[in-house]
Amino acid sequence: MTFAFFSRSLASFLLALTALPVIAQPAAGSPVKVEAAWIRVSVPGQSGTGAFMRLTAQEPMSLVGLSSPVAGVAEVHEMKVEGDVMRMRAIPALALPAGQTVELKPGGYHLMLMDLKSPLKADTRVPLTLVLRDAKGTERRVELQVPVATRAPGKAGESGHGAHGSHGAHGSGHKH
Ligand SMILES: [Cu+2]
Repeated sequence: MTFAFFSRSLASFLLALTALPVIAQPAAGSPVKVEAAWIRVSVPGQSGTGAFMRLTAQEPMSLVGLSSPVAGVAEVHEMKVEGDVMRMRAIPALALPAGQTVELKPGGYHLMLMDLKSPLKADTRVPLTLVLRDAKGTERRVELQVPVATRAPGKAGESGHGAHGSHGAHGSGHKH
């Protein structure tokens, strides 16, 4: 009797275990879709680096901040031409219209990690928290593990080595 009872509860326990990964899916609650995220490697002595990704919000949102344990300061930046010089500066918020993909990329909007605690090495991952604000003013956080790389991830395949030839402009209307 005891054994029968035991094995039945064990069976339901195992059932619960197999069901768990489905319940624990974090994607469902995320207010924004994050694609092709990467952080540029930094060398010893370099104090800051950029993080890049594509963001698509489900509803109107603003990206109002970010944080990472590897950086003392983290900001949302934009690039602006002032005279002949391309400068970057912090902006308080970046609008993410519903259903519209906003690209953070080198030479455009990007996330800036500054006051780095140590060099960021290729093929590691860095925790990054995005702070978003929805139309009602409620703050939503998205936790990411962003791969560190020397360049943007290729469209085909995961391999970071291989196609070293095609580096630089990545399609959409980049003017020099
Ligand atoms: Cu910057």
